Amino acid sequence: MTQQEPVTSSVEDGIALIRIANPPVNALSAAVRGGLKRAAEAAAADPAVRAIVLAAEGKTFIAGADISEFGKPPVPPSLPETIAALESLSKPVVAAINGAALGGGLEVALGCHARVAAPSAKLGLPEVNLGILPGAGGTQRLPRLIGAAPALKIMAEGKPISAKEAQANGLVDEVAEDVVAAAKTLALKLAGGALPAVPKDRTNLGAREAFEEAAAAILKRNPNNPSVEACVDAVRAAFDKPFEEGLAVERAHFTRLRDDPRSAALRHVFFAERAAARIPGLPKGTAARPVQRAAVIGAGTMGGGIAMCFANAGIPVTLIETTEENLQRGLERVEGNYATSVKRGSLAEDAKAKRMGLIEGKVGLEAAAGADLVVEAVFEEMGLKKEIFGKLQEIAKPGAILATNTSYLDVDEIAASTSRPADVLGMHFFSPANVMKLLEVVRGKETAPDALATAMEIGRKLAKVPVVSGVCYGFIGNRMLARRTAMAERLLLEGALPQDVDKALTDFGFRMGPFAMSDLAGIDVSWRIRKAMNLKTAPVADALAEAGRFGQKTKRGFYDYSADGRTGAPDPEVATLIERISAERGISRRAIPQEEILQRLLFPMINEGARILGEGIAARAGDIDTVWLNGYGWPAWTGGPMFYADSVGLPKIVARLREFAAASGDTNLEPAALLLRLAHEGSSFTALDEKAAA
Ligand code: T1G
Repeated sequence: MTQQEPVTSSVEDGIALIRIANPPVNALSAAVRGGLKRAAEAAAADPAVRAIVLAAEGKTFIAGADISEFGKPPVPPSLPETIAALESLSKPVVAAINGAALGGGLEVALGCHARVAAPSAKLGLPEVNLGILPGAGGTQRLPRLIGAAPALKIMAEGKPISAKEAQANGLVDEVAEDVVAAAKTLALKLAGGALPAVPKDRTNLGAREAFEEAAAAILKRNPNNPSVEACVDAVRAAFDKPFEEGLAVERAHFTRLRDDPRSAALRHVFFAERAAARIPGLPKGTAARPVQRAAVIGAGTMGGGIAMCFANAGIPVTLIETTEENLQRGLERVEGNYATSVKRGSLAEDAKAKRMGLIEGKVGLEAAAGADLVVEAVFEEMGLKKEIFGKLQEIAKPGAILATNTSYLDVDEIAASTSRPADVLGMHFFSPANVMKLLEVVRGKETAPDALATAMEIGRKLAKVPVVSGVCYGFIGNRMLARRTAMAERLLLEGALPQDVDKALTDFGFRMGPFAMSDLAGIDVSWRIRKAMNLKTAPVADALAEAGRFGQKTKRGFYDYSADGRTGAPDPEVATLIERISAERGISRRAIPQEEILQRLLFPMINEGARILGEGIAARAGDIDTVWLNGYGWPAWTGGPMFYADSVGLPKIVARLREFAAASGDTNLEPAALLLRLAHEGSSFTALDEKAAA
């Protein structure tokens, strides 16, 4: 197969039409940059050319720099050079923005003399999501085109704006269905006149006070974010320095941030999330089954949240309960959640009505008959689940997917309770289901390939990040979490207090530590489960629950919430209770350094992750990272547990785990076989994934 030229050019009626075709998203690879620069030079030299239109093939205009080229030796021409070549032409260049113009893609458009965008186009500078800042003039040109404060908002938030918004703020000159035709007309109109390039002076920056005010608010909302800080500094340079010097400020920040390990981690996150969509062993071209209607069994907090996910995506859903009373309570909770969104201004009243209109409440399993996908979300009780799936085999349409939202239970055992195990899989949502992005799709041993493909596709339609997991107790996320939970309790008995354990994790970047989280979720929930299973694994949590300290809802748990009901203060009573339990068990308490706390919380999880990978429960280390980043608040700039493990160094983790195992006698803490092998070979989880992908 011969590689098609990614940039082609043709001249007609005095216009050079330069087209970029670099699927899938027209990223600005070295070949594209080279092609663009040559096409610009050719158009400049051709006397038949009066004006130039820059257009792109496919759904996207340009998705920005080619992220896979980061960290490799740079190949000329650089993007700033390429853009300078376009901007300095004495003939007008008009960008025909057919789809997303992101990052370097928008910066290319800013180097043109005018911009026409399709109504569906999105324009943005998402670089902060990759731990960098716009590096090809975006921080200098955008403020000079639309004003410093609005430009800062776009780059600091990293969220694209619509064509309509872009027209309103002056980023695009025109919105048109046929962007190429409109761009041609505009280009010819501009030919011969003075070219309307982005002004290089301060004319359009707006008031400095307005910028400083916006900057202060943005910095406050994004504490300790080096990318956002760099955006502010670079845009400020537009006020203080001439254009070229502003570019130099931007460049310096860009190279520094690009080479920072945090940016490498965020690039890993970008590719890992996308790789998770590829399912090993799924026959090529496996088509998803059509899903026109869904049903959710169980209108509790979880079931209601899942029903909201379908309604939010425009998919009609039947919410099923056993009694009218339970159903009404469930529907009221859903309505209440939407009402809160309306009150906060994030949902319009008519949108709320539309979504509620998509949710139909019914009593009795028979109501699942019309659904193409049934999600069971009842209590975590195997007997009950089997009974429901046994009935569903008769009720559900032939070919309907039968999904269980179980967090722990054996999906194969559930599947075996039906005559159609090929239709059965797990769809494990995370609480609150309408908010959390993670969806673990659990593949049973009998699950049909097209059933799996359907769950993954629906997951994406619900705006989730779906990750495939094999069957095991707790799947990927909760199985690893259990290691952390057990260790957190042990740390309390050995000398730490809840605030010490939580601080180790919040300093690392988690929003919340395990004890603050328990207080929020309710200590009684897991206490009841432990009691039912006769488990004695969490003596401190059990003692708190027995004392009626259930967490925030009783104003007391691991912390004291008596101040305002939500802010937890360390409680001396809890310290006394923990010390008493340590003493009863003959454990002499000691001060545990924060670094040790962190390692003892994270390394056993990584070890469990290695087991999960070794057993084939997860297909890639990157899938495990994706689970933790989207379902458990793992800080993105460390890349997720397995990427973080590579950055710590696997031999160090092996050595520490051996020490933890020896000190505690807990064989679970012995390093996993895969971890040992990779450490021994001097390899890494990243290298393992790369080898598997090749
Ligand atoms: N570079 C390389 N590959 C990219 C890419 C990029 N910029 N964008 C997407 N891909 C790959 C992606 O990995 C996937 O590959 C396939 O394209 C489809 O993507 C100097 C430095 C454009 C909205 O951050 O937001 O410019 O998995 O599944 O849902 O200042 O892709 O199929 O092998 O996401 O239709 C800034 C990133 C770069 C935009 C399309 N730009 N891309 O979404 O498809 S930094 C971005 C997106 C920069 C300059 C700086 C989305 C999309 P595979 P997809 P999609």
